[in-house]
Amino acid sequence: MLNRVKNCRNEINCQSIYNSSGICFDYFRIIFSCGRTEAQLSNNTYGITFMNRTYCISDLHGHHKVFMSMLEKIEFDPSDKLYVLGDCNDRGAFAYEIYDYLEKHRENIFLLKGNHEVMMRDTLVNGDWDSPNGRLWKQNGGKRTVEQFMKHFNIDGEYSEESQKKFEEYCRHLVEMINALPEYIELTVNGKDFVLIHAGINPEKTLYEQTEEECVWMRDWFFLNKGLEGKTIIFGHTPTVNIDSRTKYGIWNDPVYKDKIGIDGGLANYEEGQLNCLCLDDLSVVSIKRKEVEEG
Ligand SMILES: [Mn+2]
Repeated sequence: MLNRVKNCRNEINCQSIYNSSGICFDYFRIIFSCGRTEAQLSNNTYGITFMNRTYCISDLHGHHKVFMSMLEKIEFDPSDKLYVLGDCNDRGAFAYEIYDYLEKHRENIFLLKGNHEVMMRDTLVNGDWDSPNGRLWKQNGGKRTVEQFMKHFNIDGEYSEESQKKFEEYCRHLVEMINALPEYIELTVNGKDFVLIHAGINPEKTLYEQTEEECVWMRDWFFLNKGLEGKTIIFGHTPTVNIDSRTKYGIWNDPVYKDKIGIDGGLANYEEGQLNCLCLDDLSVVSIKRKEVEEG
């Protein structure tokens, strides 16, 4: 028998459920401490059934609220894994909150490098907005992202040496964090081999010969060509509606080679855009439209 507990946000809720049905309290504590809001429970020995699912999302671009709504909607639990295929910053207003959340959940949420992370790193390294990298990031919304970060270190917007120091420390931390991110991840789920990557591959090279730039910036040349033998490539970066307008912001399955799946629902690019979450266990998709969650 399955009991579903929703929005188990506090210990009082957990305790009362424990008392009335005898379900192990300690497991609720795990869920609670990981910030999960939902769990599926059963009457097995441990009082809980973990689902062990593997999910992919991409191109959050500062839309923290949509991200949180997605975790709730898929009932993300501590046994699940989530791969975020890059580009958490720029455009939307809450990149700081997204990176903060990801760093607090490193045990089962994994970030890959996107071109926006790379632009940010290359600008923060030398702090020069007039360098080619700085100008590129500026064009792509970098200035606003830095302003968002500064808000967290300048209380009431007042400058102080201490807050400036904290901000600079944070920037150095971001650079280190981005340098440590993988450009792609290979994994097998349910006997199917996947490659997760932000933008795509140079189709003339093997996976292991790809440069960072190719992994985070590829477009048509990748998705119009054959990918990798025996593997399905999951990618973001190019909104699926730009690959084929008939996707209507949902996922794009390569109709020719059937070896790649685009998941960027244009969350940050289009009023009608959405966040798509692909479950690798059964290739099911859950989507949330930006306008369902955010106003304006
Ligand atoms: Mn991108």
